[in-house]
Amino acid sequence: MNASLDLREKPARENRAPADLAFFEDLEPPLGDFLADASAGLASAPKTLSPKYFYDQRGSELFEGICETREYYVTRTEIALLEKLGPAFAEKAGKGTRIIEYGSGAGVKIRTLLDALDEPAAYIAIDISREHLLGATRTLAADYPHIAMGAICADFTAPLTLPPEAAIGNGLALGFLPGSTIGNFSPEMAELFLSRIAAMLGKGGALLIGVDLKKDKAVLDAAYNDAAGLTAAFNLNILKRMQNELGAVLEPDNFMHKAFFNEEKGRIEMHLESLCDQAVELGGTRYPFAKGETLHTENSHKYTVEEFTRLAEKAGFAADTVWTDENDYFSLHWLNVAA
Ligand code: SAH
Ligand code: AVI
Repeated sequence: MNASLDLREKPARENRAPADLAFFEDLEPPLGDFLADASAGLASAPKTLSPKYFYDQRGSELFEGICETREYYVTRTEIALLEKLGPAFAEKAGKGTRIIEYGSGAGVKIRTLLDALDEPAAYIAIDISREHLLGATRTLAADYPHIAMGAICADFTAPLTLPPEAAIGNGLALGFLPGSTIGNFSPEMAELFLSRIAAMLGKGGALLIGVDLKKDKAVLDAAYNDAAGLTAAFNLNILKRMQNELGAVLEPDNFMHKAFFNEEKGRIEMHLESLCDQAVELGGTRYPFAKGETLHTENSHKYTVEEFTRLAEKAGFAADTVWTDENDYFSLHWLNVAA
């Protein structure tokens, strides 16, 4: 790959909604954004890259694998809570709810709501991983033919307006943000993101959000260092994307996955640690790495129920109900948009 970088046009794609979806809006970020962010991140000290770049098709599949590992308690704990609390959600939501999910992934957790709620009118999935999003939403459309399904491929860290086609039905506008995806934002950015969600849902809207709780460091460290090596592969996949999509010259085997709970900052940090003195070449520039230096790829903030409730209130929500599992590992918060 030459220095001027081959940002080839992606092959022409079908942007109209497949017939089984109510709508599909394609706001997939251009490859140039990835190049600009990766270049700026490699030039910064310490070196960083946003976790949103984990999620190409392979990254999305690796994440699904992580969710099945013994160590990653998050997914099974949250699904058990969602299943148990279905009747409570149905009572709060009423009939004809329109659900908007931020970071919809494989479209698994949403099934618990679609099954429990009283005749939901619509489900709108938002995700940056385009093919994964389309595949998951179309599967849901086949399984729930009576519910209007829409998909938006977009980066939700940027301001986002729902398209007019998303105004379906007169029921509750319910935001759904499971998985503790909110933990991948810094607390300041989480507050900004939640305030944008509150504005999007509007007066009378509500948000059901999953938040991972502070707990024993050993449990947290294990969850991000699974023995099967899926989290390591997920982390290293970001380097493979840089090679494949940006033509970066680098050797993934010269980096090692590193994840640990930073007690002071209340977050899991994921890094890619350089195993030797080396350089990564991107867009004609060489970025030196000293042995032991890291590329910081993700933070996953853990909260107490009180810390998160305060954050949500600052963002314009009124706390309604909080549920936790019997180990107090994970929490689900029902928040109303404050009047
Ligand atoms: N909600 C699912 C998936 C969580 S993984 C669950 O709870 O299991 C995080 C999801 O958010 C992935 O599907 C990823 O593709 C998506 N995502 C990550 N960063 C994003 C961004 N900036 N904009 C939109 N989607 C994003
Ligand atoms: C999507 N997100 C909430 C996951 C997390 O736990 O922070 C991503 C992940 N990273 C490593 N394992 C899982």
